[in-house]
Amino acid sequence: MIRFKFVLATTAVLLVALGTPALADTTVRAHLQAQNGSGAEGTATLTGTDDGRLIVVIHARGLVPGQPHAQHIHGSLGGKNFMCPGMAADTDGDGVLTNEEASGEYGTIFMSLTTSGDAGPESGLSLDRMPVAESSGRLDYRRTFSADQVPDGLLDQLSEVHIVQHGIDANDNDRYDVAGLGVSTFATNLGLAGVPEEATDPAACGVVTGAGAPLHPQGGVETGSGPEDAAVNVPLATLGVLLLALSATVLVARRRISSRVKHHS
Ligand SMILES: [Cu+2]
Repeated sequence: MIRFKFVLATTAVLLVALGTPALADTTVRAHLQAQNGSGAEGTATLTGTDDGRLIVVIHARGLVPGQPHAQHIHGSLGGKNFMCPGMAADTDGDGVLTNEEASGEYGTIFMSLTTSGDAGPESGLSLDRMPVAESSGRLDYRRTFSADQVPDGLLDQLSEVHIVQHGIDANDNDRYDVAGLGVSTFATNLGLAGVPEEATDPAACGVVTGAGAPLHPQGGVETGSGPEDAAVNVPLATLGVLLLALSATVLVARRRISSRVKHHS
């Protein structure tokens, strides 16, 4: 009877394990590559947590030292695939890719990766809340956005977005100035006067690659083996061990019962 209770308890543990959905964070990464010959490069890591937060980590170098760099998550929730534009998008052929020329391929701004406060598209050019590159041109950024700061649907489409950092130094004097490329028409159109074009032109862009399993699977199986695959496999491995333990327990219980029956006969 004691053994039977033990089997029952093991079964209960197993059922609890089965009934608990395997919640897993989703992490995607992007390799940031230079645009406009800025020489900038870096990595961006986006982690959507199971409770709806978004953790963004960016490590970049080669940016304009001591200057703020507007940075955004770009893309579309409509399923259209946007990407990092090449110089072919430089439609006026002046050798500089502007936001206006790039936006056809960038898509809209989902989030502004600010250092504090609002993170919506309307903060896109809030340079006073954008991270500043060190004197070496390095920029290290980390922020956890609360669930209410993350636009609806973004975490489901993390594998389809890209990251853009803005701010170049066309006349190589280590600062943004209108002597470089004049006043930003992009900023002017948003109602901001006197912002140098250098401050708004794209410096680096990276498309998310190696995306793991989506937070809420939408059909289709991701192939490849990344750390995300390993994370997903852990509950399955645990389940296997539990099943093995359960069958072993049942076997042992049966043998003891049958041996007792033999002794008594
Ligand atoms: Cu942008």
